[in-house]
Amino acid sequence: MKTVHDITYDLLRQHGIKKVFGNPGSNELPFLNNLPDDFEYILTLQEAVAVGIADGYAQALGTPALVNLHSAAGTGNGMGALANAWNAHSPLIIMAGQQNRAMLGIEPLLTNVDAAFLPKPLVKWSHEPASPQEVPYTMSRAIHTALSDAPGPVYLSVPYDDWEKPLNEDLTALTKRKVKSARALDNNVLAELLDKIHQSINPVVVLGADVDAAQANDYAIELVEKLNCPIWVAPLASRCPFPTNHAAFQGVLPGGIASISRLLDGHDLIIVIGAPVFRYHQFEPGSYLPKGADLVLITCDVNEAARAPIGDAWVSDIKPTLKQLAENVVQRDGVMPELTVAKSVVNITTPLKPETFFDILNDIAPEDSIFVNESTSTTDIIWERLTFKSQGSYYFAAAGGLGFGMPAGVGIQLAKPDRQVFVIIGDGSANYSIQALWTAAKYNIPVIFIVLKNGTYGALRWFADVLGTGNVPGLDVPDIHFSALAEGYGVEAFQANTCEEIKDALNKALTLGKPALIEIETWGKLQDEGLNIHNS
Ligand code: TZD
Ligand code: CA
Repeated sequence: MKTVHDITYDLLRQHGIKKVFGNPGSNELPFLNNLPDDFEYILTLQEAVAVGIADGYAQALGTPALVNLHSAAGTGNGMGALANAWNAHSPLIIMAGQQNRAMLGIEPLLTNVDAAFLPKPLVKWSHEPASPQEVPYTMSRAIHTALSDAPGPVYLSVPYDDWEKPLNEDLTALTKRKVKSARALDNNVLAELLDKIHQSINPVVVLGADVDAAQANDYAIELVEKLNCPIWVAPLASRCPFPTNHAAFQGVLPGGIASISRLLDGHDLIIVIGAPVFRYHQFEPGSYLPKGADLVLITCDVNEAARAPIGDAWVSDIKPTLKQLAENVVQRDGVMPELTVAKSVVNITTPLKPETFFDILNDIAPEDSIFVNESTSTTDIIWERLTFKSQGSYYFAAAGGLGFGMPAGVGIQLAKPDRQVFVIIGDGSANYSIQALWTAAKYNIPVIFIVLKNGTYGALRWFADVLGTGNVPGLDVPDIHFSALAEGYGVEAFQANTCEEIKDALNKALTLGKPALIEIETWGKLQDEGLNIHNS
């Protein structure tokens, strides 16, 4: 007779879920016991790494990824990474092991007390099955919930004694179910939206991460070319929805209300697709929109639609809707605006300016490389100097929670073995989930990690200027030896500080066929302020 364990693995298999990312504890051992041969367990040394790798993997493939965490403590360690997954609409199934049902009421060690409550509000659905028989139904519902509507993480807590229980029901029909979400706009609603677009004299398009997540980039190009209008990437975008070498591409909008208004001034219609309106960061009071402008939003997320402070919103799936728009919008006359942004010219300095490094990287990186960015003070420079041409070329922490870059890079490389993944990470950010290096080494996942060392939390120094808080402790992180840490985790490391050393290290790393870390001292806010990177 089949057990809960057998049927749950059948179900996972039917949905193409064959990897389990995790860190085990006693409550999880019965689920992991006799892992079927066609499944692979990817061991991570810390739960933030497990969730981060699964997030990268799920985002890169657009399929659900299963994470197995240890009770409340393991869930807690993964919560920062869950914030990023939640904001990225990443379809994660997080399953935590629970204590034995027979003892739950008296709260033995490693009980996940009020388990379903713990991960809220960072999950779409959270549940602990009331009986072992309910486990496969719960897993089935979790998978469908994570994937459909606006995708996002879900959470399950399963008592460990459930797995060996026999199940004499035939659940073949359950394991085969499909739930499809492919909403386009109905004709009336589409006509209303097209009307607004056709009446506009000077429209502008703003695209967000969900266009890339929906793999709708080609329809976005078609729409923009038909509208003959400029396109901006939405502020703090966690993915790149549009080729940055296209003539219509203007750059990434900043995260301030007044700045966005200023940059979009002159447009009478702002068409936002696949992004919240907007993800602001620094508080810059002002008017949400430039004078005379209207805004329309197309989003897969009803919460994004409801909470936008301005504009009408259409809730539908991004790919079919972009296709509809691209097909039905009338070709506008006029010439495509010329790409106006000229790259700044930067002198060779010691240490090197990040601009110089990104130019080298852009030259050497293979054509379809994937870049994961967690170098917070250089994000604008990265968008200026690196070229993102194809779908799935750029990733950034969607909630701004550090500790995303290294594990996400590992997960993305695992999902996309034919494309080279580079993780570009600051010397502050590299410490939050550095154990990802061990998983990269042990499973031979050939990510190239590049640590930019400016000795400080550069972005916070910038923010301290914005807020006028010039006297804050704890902003510097001098003297961390990342090559030694990498070698300690089994990853080959290079220290490179000049242009020649960097080219050499990149070329060597690209031929290794295994993960590598390159540590580079770079110019940052400390040098601008005349301070030294060491012992500041
Ligand atoms: N902790 C977590 C989990 N997420 C955060 N975003 C922060 C702290 C705050 N924080 C930022 O938002 S940026 C930043 C911190 C500490 C500095 C990162 O420094 P870095 O990069 O060295 O990685 P730069 O280029 O020097 O800014
Ligand atoms: Ca730094």
